Amino acid sequence: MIIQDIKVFVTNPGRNFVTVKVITDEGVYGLGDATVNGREMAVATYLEEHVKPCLIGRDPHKIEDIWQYLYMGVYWRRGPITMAAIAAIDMALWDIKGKVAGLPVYQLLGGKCRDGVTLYAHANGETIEDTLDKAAQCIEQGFSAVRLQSAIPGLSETYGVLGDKKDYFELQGNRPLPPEQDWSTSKYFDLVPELFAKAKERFGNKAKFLHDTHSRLTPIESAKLGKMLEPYNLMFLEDASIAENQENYKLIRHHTTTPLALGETYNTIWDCKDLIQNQWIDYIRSAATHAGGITGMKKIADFAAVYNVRTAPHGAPDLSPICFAAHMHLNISTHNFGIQEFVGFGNEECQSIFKHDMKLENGMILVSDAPGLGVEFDEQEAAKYEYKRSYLPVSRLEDGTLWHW
Ligand code: KDG
Ligand code: MG
Repeated sequence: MIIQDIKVFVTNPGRNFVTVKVITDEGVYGLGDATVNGREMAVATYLEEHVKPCLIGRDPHKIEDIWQYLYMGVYWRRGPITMAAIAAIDMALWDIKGKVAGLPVYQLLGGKCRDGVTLYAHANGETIEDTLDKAAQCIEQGFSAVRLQSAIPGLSETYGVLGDKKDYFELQGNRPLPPEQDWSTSKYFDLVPELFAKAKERFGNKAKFLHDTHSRLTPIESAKLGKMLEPYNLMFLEDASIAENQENYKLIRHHTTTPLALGETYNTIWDCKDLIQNQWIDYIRSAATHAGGITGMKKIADFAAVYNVRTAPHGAPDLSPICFAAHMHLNISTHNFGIQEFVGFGNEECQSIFKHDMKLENGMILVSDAPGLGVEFDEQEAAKYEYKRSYLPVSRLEDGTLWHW
């Protein structure tokens, strides 16, 4: 069997997705997700121009060798664009291997470690009451863990919470230039402890709660937030600070027992090696699309297991259902899996393009038993929704200083 062709599709059913199809000479094909939010065309070009010509004629079963060929074999290693391109090819090759074997990918990864994949849902509100009402709905639907985010009083916009009460991620669907949002740590600190105090008061131990700071704090501010939230027993506090300098988390860790999670923008094990081996974090949030596919994620998860760090893969809507399916196969077969972020299966248009039989039951996903990853991609549907340039917002402090993502 050889790789005969590779096709790259960019489609926008409400937001942009980059999908890769690896086609073999025996008619079997595999699918992968290469979406990098706001940089979609860069990865599509990388795949077309720098990956496809090098893979035609190769044996698609040599997954590890092809991964190393695209990673180790290339002078320019790592980075989000390279690693998303590798990821998409890698997912597609696992998909092909599963289809040829007649087995779902999780069987090739060692088989099930659990019955289903536990999820955390999102509750995003304009006010604390609004957020808690949304959390109540999630708990009623059967979710045992919910992420709480609420608009910050006194700021014109809060990332993830729109003034017109549209859903959180629509913010990222149609912004041809990066919008600008302001940030104030003191205003944020006035809100967040109250949000979790009221959640605890209203729900007690009915669910676990989580929170994402989107890296807006300095390490010492993160340490302070972690301490302020200790009474409310969060499952984890996510992306408290940027960790380009991984030692930032040494400082945070030494001040608080609130569990810490990060890694959704990480591309390889090297981005989180110190965080993991020093046990400065509790959950690693890397995603198959951004961290080198199933092969890249396995390397990170196995290393993390040695240090009691669990996986909690990123599950935002800028990861396509192909990535979500890849996560399900990893989550069900990875012993040190912790929890999966979940924001639904996408809008109707998205569901008409990406078809699968994953089932949501009581806050858990029941993984598909179809051979391969278990996702189909409707090329004709996808062609109806053209690429639209769209960006995430930029943050500035109230005096205009550019601030962290
Ligand atoms: O592309 C950025 C989004 O994926 C991100 O803002 C979502 O932080 C996020 C999360 O935890 O889902
Ligand atoms: Mg996040």
